[in-house]
Amino acid sequence: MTDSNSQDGGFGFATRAIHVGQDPEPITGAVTVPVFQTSTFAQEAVGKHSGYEYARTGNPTRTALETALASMEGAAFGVAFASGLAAEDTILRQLSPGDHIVLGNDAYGGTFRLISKVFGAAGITHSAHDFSNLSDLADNWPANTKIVWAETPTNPLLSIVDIEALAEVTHANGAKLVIDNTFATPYLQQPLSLGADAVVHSTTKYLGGHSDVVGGFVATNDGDLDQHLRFLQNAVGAVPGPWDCYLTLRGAKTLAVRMDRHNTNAAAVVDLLNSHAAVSSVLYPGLESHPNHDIAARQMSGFGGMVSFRAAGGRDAAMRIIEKAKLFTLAESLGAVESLIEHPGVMTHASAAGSALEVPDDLVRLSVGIEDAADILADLEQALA
Ligand code: P1T
Repeated sequence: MTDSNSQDGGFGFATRAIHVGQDPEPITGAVTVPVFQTSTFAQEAVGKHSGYEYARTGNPTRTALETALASMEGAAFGVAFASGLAAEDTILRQLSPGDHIVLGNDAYGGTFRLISKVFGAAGITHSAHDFSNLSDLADNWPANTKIVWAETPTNPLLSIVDIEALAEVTHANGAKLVIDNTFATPYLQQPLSLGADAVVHSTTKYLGGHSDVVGGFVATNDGDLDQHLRFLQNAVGAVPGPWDCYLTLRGAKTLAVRMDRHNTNAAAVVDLLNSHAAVSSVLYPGLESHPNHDIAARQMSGFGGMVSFRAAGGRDAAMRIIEKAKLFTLAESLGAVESLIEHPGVMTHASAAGSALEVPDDLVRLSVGIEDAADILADLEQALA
């Protein structure tokens, strides 16, 4: 059902986002995949059914979403979950006590909390590494590592990881590489084609794109992993409801046009911040001064809508800027049409305080939306003044 490759028809990304897995509904001809708001499906005879039995196990709206998103990631298989963290949890359930997770030294605070607190309590260890120095990681490879987990660009420091090189080190040591592609989206970066074993998304962000739904997704070309994830999706049950699948699919259809606009608006924001006295540094992979700009330019087709910066006046100045912003809404989350601003140290990354993943307290994170660039820039100007 989710083998999308056979349905790609050689189409381009935007076409696949709109059509793959989304044929008109066969009974009525409805052009949009309906919300199959049902918990169960009538069977013709015992064990004789349409392919759907019970909605935790499978639902046609969810199948459409899984098929479309898998196609967008260039994946053979895709499995949807109730949230990004539910997707992450399901991937990590492959591990057993004594196994080790190698994690980047910058990642979403909730991912760190899941790995350190939940899986840590179950006897699964982790260590945080600077993935910009892969020879150091290779020389000090932690015993029993089964999974290497990386975001790129990272949340919130916008660091870049060389996916191809990290896949090589990971596979040489017999582990699997998981890339969280939430910030880049499959429109800008396709980690499976660079050697990753699985891609995870918080579809709450760019894929959904409208701040109206929470969801998660895993894409892979590994049939065994797909089978295991599907088993757990049903056995554990962290599934998205049909309405959430519908909203996510509706959002995903316009990912390509939205990302083009996120890219250009973010570039304009970076120009403004880069020359502003209230800003001590700008963190954006599109900047030539970014330490891994060349890697980003090679593995991404655009640099995305996330921009972080450090306030020249320290923590208090960062707080003042955040409070003065008006068009930028003060809120957690990212990747939607409206611009958002937040303080990672106190908000999204509070759970990383005191760890190797702690973020600077003068850091401000922007999710640059797709409003008119002039309005976005005017709001930032007045907030920085
Ligand atoms: O929120 P949820 O859908 O469960 O996804 C978790 C998640 C996973 N990976 C990345 C890179 C993320 O950024 C997130 C969620 N992040 C935020 C809510 C945030 O504001 O950073």
